Amino acid sequence: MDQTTFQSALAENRQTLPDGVHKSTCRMCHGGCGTLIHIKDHEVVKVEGNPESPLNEGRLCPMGAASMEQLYSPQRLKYPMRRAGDRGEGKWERISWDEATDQIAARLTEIKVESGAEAIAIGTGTGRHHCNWVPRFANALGTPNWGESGGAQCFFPRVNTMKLTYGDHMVCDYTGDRLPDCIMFWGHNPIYSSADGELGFRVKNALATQKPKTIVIDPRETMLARKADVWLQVRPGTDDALGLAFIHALIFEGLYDKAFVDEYTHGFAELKERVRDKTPEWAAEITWVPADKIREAAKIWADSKPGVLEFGCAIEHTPNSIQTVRALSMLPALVGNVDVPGAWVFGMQGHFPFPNLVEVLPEEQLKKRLGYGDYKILCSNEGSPQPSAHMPSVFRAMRTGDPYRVRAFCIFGNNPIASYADTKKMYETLMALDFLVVADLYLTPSAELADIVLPAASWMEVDEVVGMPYFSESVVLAQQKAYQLGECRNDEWMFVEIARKMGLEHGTEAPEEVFDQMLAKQDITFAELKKKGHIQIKQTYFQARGLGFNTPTGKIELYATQFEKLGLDPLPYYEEPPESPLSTPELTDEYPYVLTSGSRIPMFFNSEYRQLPSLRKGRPFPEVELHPDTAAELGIEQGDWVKISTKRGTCLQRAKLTTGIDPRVAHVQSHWWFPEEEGPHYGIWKSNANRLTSQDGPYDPGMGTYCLRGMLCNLEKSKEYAVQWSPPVHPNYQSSATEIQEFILPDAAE
Ligand SMILES: Nc1nc2c(c(=O)[nH]1)N[C@H]1C(S)=C(S)[C@@H](COP(=O)(O)OP(=O)(O)OC[C@H]3O[C@@H](n4cnc5c(=O)[nH]c(N)nc54)[C@H](O)[C@@H]3O)O[C@H]1N2
Ligand SMILES: Nc1nc2c(c(=O)[nH]1)N[C@H]1C(S)=C(S)[C@@H](COP(=O)(O)OP(=O)(O)OC[C@H]3O[C@@H](n4cnc5c(=O)[nH]c(N)nc54)[C@H](O)[C@@H]3O)O[C@H]1N2
Ligand code: SF4
Ligand SMILES: [Mo]
Repeated sequence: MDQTTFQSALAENRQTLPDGVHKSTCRMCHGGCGTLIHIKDHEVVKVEGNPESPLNEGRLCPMGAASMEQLYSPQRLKYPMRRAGDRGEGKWERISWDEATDQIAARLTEIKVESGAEAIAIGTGTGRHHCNWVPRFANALGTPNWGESGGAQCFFPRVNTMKLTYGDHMVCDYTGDRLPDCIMFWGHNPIYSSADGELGFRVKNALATQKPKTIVIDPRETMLARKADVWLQVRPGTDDALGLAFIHALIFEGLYDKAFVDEYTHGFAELKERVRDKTPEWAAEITWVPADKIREAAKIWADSKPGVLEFGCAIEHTPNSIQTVRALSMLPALVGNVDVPGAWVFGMQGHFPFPNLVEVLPEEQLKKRLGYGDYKILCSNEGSPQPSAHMPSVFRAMRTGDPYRVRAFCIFGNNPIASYADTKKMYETLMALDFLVVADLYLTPSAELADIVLPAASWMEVDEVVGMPYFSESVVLAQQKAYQLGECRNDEWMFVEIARKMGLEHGTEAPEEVFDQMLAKQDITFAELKKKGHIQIKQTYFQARGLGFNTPTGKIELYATQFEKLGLDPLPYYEEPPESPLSTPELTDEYPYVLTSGSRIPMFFNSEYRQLPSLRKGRPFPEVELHPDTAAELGIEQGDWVKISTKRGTCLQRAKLTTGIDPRVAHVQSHWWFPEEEGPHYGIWKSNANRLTSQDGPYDPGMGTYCLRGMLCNLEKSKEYAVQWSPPVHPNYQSSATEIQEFILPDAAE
């Protein structure tokens, strides 16, 4: 878009709050940082961290600092569009919102009448502002088939497992009178990944002030690993074995807290039997972590109390996700790090319940949920507080009609071709649909395949109640619409508009009404919250110790009775990843290296922000991390393009050589596409990590998780390159390069 067209698109439909400074909440990631939006002459002129916000105390990360670039990006979608050629041909015509929502309502009603509401799937990505509204819309529409690309893979294995083990979601306490004396970072790098778990700023504060002991379990030597008291360099995908050996060491070396275990846990004797032969020596063979290091870590964990376990999505990215989470989630209980200041404490989700309308989905529809009979912890109300469909099963139904044909897919904030496993299969899946709607900020490779594309609002253009239930000393913040670019609309408005036009019985209330329902328990209205910015809810301690845990036995269930009821093993076990040097040795001649993918970096949020210059400048290319010895053997030098191949496909990334990775392991960045390249594919085939992965299973028996970490690959120097890049320059954004440098420098390597 040229500059004049861009300026006139900005002027069109311009709506802003009055000149001045307005409180809001950054949502460039899962979110939560309080912000101040400065408006002058109807334009946003500055965004800064709100010093009064207890979560970030005035700070912003590089993505937050690039918020204005996102708001004013010339590549943003600014009006609804309808496909004007064949699907995926990249030809579009502009239409009005009325035409768009009329057509969507009519087509969805038609499909619902012809094939049942279950033939319509609703999709979203991870934790954006409207994530709770997606199941609300699906329930109102009567379809059980909604889901997100993280659903089975990310966070919910932890949330659901902790609920079934502890009775509720446990969070790390960095706000009590006592800060943790030990932090164990297991497959998690919150300094970069921030709000997936605690906010990175709080973790940094705790590290700086308390100087706790740290234990890091990671195949890569991250900044946290380099500074750790002990770093366990685990083979990707084998955290379950390491977890069992850790439990063994705590129990059989007499390190566990006997008094706490006797009083507050259920099933210790059974657990002890289960791990009797899972010695550190046994685990060393499997995980490549020396036995004495496992013992050393267990001793530090038991000796430095209170302590917290920060575990991340890396441990959820295998088909044994649930039992891995189960094993690790017992480590705080075994040493009594529960329900006291500076330990694991209860999250706050009960304080602002979202009306997700789960009760209006008829029982017979719920049973039609794809995955329902198979993955009970993901799909059933008994297994999950936010049950959803098993998306690989939904995609299979879209392609094959088995067990019934899913004909329509409405996506609100997801780039499935980039973020689900198997890029090629995802492309074929979307191409097989009768009707595809995509609401997004940009015309992504997935949006390019749609029948109708809807221009979504970015965070400064949205009113929302932001709850942070996954932090201790929780905060509820207002996000407020300060601006509107072009005809962009928030997803909440789209859901209500489509529901009204379809004549649905539920889900038609205006968003403001829903916000007030959410806040009712806190005795504040949304209008008041906007003025205040945020409210804080005091953390409670010693509650479960007094009243009992919210499980059938009233105790922390080391032996999970609810797992047993759902037909799952009540005790954790080890299972080798489906493709590995141990499970498929016959493949190691052709694919000799172990591959892991997706560790977060501070500049991008999953597949987002590669079009924002100040962020892209920090990471112009996708990078594969390799050990220098491995690279030397393969004739690869720093910065060379490397071809990474698996049984599924290949991708190209540039070599980043580091001694902080095992010579037998490679790590690729995930979610890459190149918005600067020609549409409709925008280079999605070249460098995306999911060209290497499979969505065909095996799956976790409770959660339906597939494997993203710990598979086999080959590496070779590539003659081709994926992209040659020079930073795009555009006058409509403020450079935030300085903030990025400040943020990155102290942490130099990730
Ligand atoms: N800046 C930024 N923040 C983000 C995101 C983003 O894209 N960018 N994404 C958000 C999302 S959706 C999520 S789920 C979180 C994820 O954030 P985290 O939970 O922190 O997960 P990752 O950064 O993917 O991986 C964490 C660490 O696990 C290591 N790792 C890789 N494989 C294995 C393994 O097999 N075992 C173990 N023990 N460790 C392994 C990696 O080397 C990495 O250092 O971040 C969220 N926050
Ligand atoms: N190989 C590999 N694959 C992975 C992972 C990995 O580690 N390795 N991680 C997995 C994990 S943990 C997750 S959670 C998923 C993440 O996957 P997703 O959360 O689906 O992430 P994206 O693919 O970035 O899709 C998000 C899209 O939503 C758009 N968007 C942003 N905000 C809004 C909004 O407010 N409204 C609307 N309508 N659109 C918006 C963005 O422009 C973007 O196109 O990826 C998974 N995929
Ligand atoms: S961590 Fe960064 S992107 Fe996330 S809410 Fe805070 S400033 Fe925004
Ligand atoms: Mo995620």
